[in-house]
Amino acid sequence: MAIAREKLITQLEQTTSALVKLVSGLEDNALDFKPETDSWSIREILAHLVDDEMYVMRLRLVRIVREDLPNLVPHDEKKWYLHRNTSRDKLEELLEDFSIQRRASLGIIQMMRESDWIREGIQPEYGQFSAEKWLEKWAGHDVVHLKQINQNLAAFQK
Ligand code: NI
Repeated sequence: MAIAREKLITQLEQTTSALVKLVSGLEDNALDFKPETDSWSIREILAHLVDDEMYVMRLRLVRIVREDLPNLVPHDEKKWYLHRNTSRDKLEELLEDFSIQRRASLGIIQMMRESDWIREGIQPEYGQFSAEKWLEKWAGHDVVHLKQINQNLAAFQK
């Protein structure tokens, strides 16, 4: 179990540099390109990663560690999208913010004890799950969006 966890943590550590490598130097037309009218642009994906890191991913982990079986509220992405704060939407700001937020998350993750990893929370969509399971979802979420950025770039370059 611990080896799998180490692997997931390493994965989380590598996401910032993977993002930098993928999007550095992109012009606005590439950043704002949408493969489909209802899909997210790369800029929006980056903003989603920053906001999720602060308000969903780390927040849920912290609540699982600090509260007894917390009720975790589902995250409404449509609502987030409609009301999202676009005040730090420049590429450098998004990358810097992600880097800072990810480091803050890793700071907490690296301090977790065995007794913390088995603590649980409840979320209506996923049911009851442990901090360890949440780490798995977190790393998987990074993978999904890195892939999505790659797909956007490929569609833009066509
Ligand atoms: Ni997402």
